[in-house]
Parts: sequence; structure tokens; C-alpha cells
Amino acid sequence: MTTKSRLRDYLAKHTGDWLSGEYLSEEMNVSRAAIWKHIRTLRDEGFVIESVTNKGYRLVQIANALDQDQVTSGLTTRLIGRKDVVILKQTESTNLYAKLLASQGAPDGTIVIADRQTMGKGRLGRVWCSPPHGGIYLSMILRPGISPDKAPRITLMTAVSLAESLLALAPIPLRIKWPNDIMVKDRKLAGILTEIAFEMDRIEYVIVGVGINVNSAKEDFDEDSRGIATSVVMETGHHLDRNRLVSAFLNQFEKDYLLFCKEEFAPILGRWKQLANVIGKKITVDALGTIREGHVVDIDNNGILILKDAQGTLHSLFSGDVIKIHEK
Ligand code: BT5
Repeated sequence: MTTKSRLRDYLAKHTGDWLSGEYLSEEMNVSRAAIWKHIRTLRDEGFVIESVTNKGYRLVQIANALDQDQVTSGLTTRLIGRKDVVILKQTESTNLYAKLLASQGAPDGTIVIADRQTMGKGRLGRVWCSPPHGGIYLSMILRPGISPDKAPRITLMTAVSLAESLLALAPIPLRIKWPNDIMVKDRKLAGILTEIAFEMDRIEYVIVGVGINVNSAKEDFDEDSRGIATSVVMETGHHLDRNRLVSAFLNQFEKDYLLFCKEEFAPILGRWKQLANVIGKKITVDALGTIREGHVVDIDNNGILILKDAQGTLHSLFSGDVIKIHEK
């Protein structure tokens, strides 16, 4: 057993206890500098270890690494994640990686997950802050035989599957914000980026990217997202096993995806409406640069938001950012 493993096990056995560097170096029979080096490596692997002068080190949280075996053993699916679940320590963007695999012919249901993204993508060229160890950055390759006009439904469906699988594991007062956010009050817990590759007038493949803040603490986010983001642990005070959440999400997603492929979208839309609770509310939307204010009349069958402005004119919004929900 390496010194690092011995140290890890020792700290884990004494989780929550302060252990001085001197004490640990005697127990492990190595120098204090070596202890410090191994503590740094363990932190890089995701262990949360506090250090305080005159007290020493204290393990707060054992790393929960993303693990292919754990994810696949939790799957009850027959398509999603069945052929391949690729887990990467780091990549630019799982959507980019998945696109590459898809262009090489990867099958429907292939999954790419990373522990960290160096250039995680949001919509419209925005950035998705993707700190290591605490988030799930996941992309699915889908090859649904649907016409392109049905594609916006995929984002709505993903939001429903994600919201419900989160709710099944953590009691969070979340809601869906049209079109692609999972929110807790004003803070964003997860986002979805759907990208489509066309071949003539049919869909060649769809990449659905999902970013979920699970065990990330406030200080893990960069300055730009710190004021906007929240995570499961920030909301509940409890860490959640990321592998379990990935499996739960993929299991739920497959159920919805199979319905969706059979054109049975109405029940999914119904659940979306319940989880979004926005119909009838007054909102302000930035629709690709045009600010519109009005009441939400409906989200139609294709995920298009129908807004009625003060003059009574109806607007069909395909995409945008809800800047404000006027809660009366
Ligand atoms: C999204 O964009 O919400 C889509 C995010 C999709 C991320 C996943 S991760 C796996 C896959 N691979 C990728 O490269 N991307 C996908 P949008 O609605 O444009 O929101 C982006 C905005 O959310 C940013 O401008 C920030 O304000 C905020 N933001 C950035 N990182 C965040 C985070 N980790 N948590 C909450 N908010 C964040």
C-alpha cells in the first residue's frame, strides 16, 4: 500500500478529527513534507481536507469519483448508456467530445461524462463553469428519427427527466425555467445545451449536454457564475453521490425518450408545465436581444413559449432568457 493510500485510509477512519502534521508523519513514518505533498494530491482527487495552523489536518469529505462501473451498475436502461459510457477526468467540453464520437458513428444512447471541463459551453457562446469533483458534465448522443421541427421538445423533455431524478434523490424546491434551466429560487442548479447536426432536411444526431452542480461549494465557482449558481450540497447541506444521480437521470431520461420517439409527448409536456409553474404568469424575456414583457399563455407542443403582451398581441418565442418572473 502506498503512503498516499495509507494516509487516505487513516484520514477516512478519523473523518472529522484534527490530526497534526507531526502526528501523521510519525504514524505514516514519513516526513512532514511528504504528508503535505500527499494531502495536496488527495485534495486534487476531490477529498476535502481542511488545514489549520496548530491543529493540523481534518478530512471533511471523502472524494466521490465518477466511476463507470458504478454508473452502469445503476442503470436499468436498454438503450441509453448501454453501448458506451465514456468517463473523462477532463475535457474541453463533453458536447464537443460527443460530437466527435457522433461524427465517427457512435450509436444512439452513447454517453460522455467529465469530472471537469476546461471550456464548458452554455448557449449562445456563453461559458458553463465546470469545476472538478463536484459537478456532472454529461452529454448524450441521440439519433431520434424525428423531423427537425420536433427538436426543441428534446430540451423540455431533458429538463423534466432531470428535475424529476433530482427530486427523487434530494428534497430541493426546484423548478424548471423555460427553456433550459433548473432553478432553486433565483439560482441556477443545472443547465441544458441541445445541439443538432442536420443532414439535408433530417436530423443526423442530437447532442444533449447537461451540467449539474452537485457537490460544488460556492467558492468552487468562478466569479462570473458564483452569484448565479447553486448546488445540491449548497441547498440541502448534504453531498449526493454523483454516480447515483447519473444513473437515476439516465434511467428516467430513457423512459421519456422512448415515449418521445413514439410521438407521445403530451404527458411529458404536462409534467413540464407542472414543474415550471409559469403559465399565466407575467414575465420579462430577452428573446435574442429583443426584450418582451407579457403573460405566458402557453408552452405549445413544440416547446414554443406563447406570450401575450399588454396590447394583447401574441408572440411565439423559440428561445430566449427569462429575465424576470413577476410574482404579482
Ligand atoms: C446553459 O446555458 O445553461 C447550458 C449549460 C450546459 C452545460 C453542459 S455541461 C455538459 C455539456 N458540455 C458543455 O460544454 N455544455 C454542456 P445558458 O442558458 O446559456 O447559461 C449559461 C449561463 O449560466 C452563464 O452565462 C452563467 O451566467 C451561468 N453559469 C455558468 N456556469 C454555471 C454553473 N456551473 N452553474 C450555474 N450557472 C452557471
